Amino acid sequence: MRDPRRKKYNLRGKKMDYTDSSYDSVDSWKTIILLYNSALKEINTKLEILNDEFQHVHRYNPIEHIKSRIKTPESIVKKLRQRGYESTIENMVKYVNDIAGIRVICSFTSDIYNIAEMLANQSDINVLSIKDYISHPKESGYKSYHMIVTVPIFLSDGCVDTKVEIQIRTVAMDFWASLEHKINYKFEGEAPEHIKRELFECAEMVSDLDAKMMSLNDEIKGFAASESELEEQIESQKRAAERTLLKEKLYAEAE
Ligand code: 0O2
Repeated sequence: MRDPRRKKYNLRGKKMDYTDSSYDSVDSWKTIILLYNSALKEINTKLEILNDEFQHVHRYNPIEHIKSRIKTPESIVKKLRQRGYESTIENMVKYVNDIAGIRVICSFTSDIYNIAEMLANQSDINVLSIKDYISHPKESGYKSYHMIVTVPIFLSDGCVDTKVEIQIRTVAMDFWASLEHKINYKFEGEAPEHIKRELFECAEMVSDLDAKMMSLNDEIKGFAASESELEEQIESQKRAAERTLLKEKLYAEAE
């Protein structure tokens, strides 16, 4: 027999309706966390496939590593409060975009844009918003590429488009952001001016480092390409020489 509580989730049809205020909070919370966890799995798999394909086709991995997390209930409530919303499940789903968050750490800045474009082009991904803090860094110096997307999650009796925040950044940007986050946490957002200034200087160093690493990588790629072209030329000359030798041998035998 069908569990009568399921009706409360309102999952029938194309989209989930979060506006039903009659549902049981605990059950709804569990269902919602299940959805967000599933969405993280979906995006994670998509990223792993792209990385594997890149390795197969281009012989290199654009993704260094992936981290994912579900926001804690305390952080969700804090965010809602800061924005003046009541702590309800409906508000959380509507106004907190990063309940499911995934962080993609790439080697080079160009990889960030490639990954973002490849994800956005997938037919089941719906991009809700993009914040490019790489071309427009935050005042603090923070750099990262943020996308809020939805991905369809198919449950036993319906499909729910579920939101995920994807943060894509380089190893160096991630190093900076982790330290800055720790410092801000320690000083509760009120770090002394000289620390803020030094962090900003570090952010500039991170940008320089990323730019230098990328141009070095481009140079190496160019070198590798010309090396493989050279190898190909040598191989084809070798094959041509072998053919000529074979022909000469056949003529000699025929005479
Ligand atoms: P936590 O603990 O990392 O989850 P929106 O999500 O679009 O409704 P919001 O939250 O202003 O609005 O979005 P934004 O600016 O894209 O930032 C979201 C997340 O980016 C933050 O989540 C941080 O993870 C990260 N972030 C943004 N600015 C900074 C920054 O200056 N320094 C560092 N280290 N990280 C930053 P949370 O919820 O603030 O925190």
